[in-house]
Amino acid sequence: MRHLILGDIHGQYNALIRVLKKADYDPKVDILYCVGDLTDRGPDSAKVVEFCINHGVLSIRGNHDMWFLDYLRYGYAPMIWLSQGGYKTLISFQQEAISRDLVLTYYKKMPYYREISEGGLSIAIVHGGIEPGIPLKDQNPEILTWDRNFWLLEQDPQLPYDRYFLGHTPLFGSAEINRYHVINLDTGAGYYRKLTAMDMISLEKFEVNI
Ligand SMILES: [Mn+2]
Repeated sequence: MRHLILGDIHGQYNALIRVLKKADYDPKVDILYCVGDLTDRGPDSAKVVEFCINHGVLSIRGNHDMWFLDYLRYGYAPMIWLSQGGYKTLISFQQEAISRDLVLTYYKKMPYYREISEGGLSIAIVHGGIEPGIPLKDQNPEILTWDRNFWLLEQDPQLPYDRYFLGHTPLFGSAEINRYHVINLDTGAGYYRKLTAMDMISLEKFEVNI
């Protein structure tokens, strides 16, 4: 059994299937996580969400997931979301027959962070970043979903985890790890660069070009 975690998928269903094949993903034994941002920018957001629901992907709520949840709940579709890939998500969901209730239930349950303990390691997962020294349960959701300073300024987390996974700040190459064991998995799938999956314990990395 492995704990595999995906970077920002952003509607890239084809790449999702290819990266999982590359990782030799076995749905019977492997557990899938994601750092969030399942939808927007890529062409197949509805297929990505359907896959995540069917495979019990344990995602984190990213800024794009917040926009989509607002849309699902209230029909709220602000220009900032539509212009950052949300429009493609609306088209994608028009083309696929997926239960809106299932999608809403899945999205409502998506947490702002996860803490897991596996392979003798304590691991934190967030989408954007954290404010150093503040316990995850007390972090501002805006920071957890939107912050880039934690990654870009290479801040010391000052929290008792062995390892951190996040996305949100797109890279131009492969996934990167900093001196505080913070791993950024957003390899720019939304910009048609790469999609990355990683074994959270061994740090074995799998990536495909979009
Ligand atoms: Mn993103």
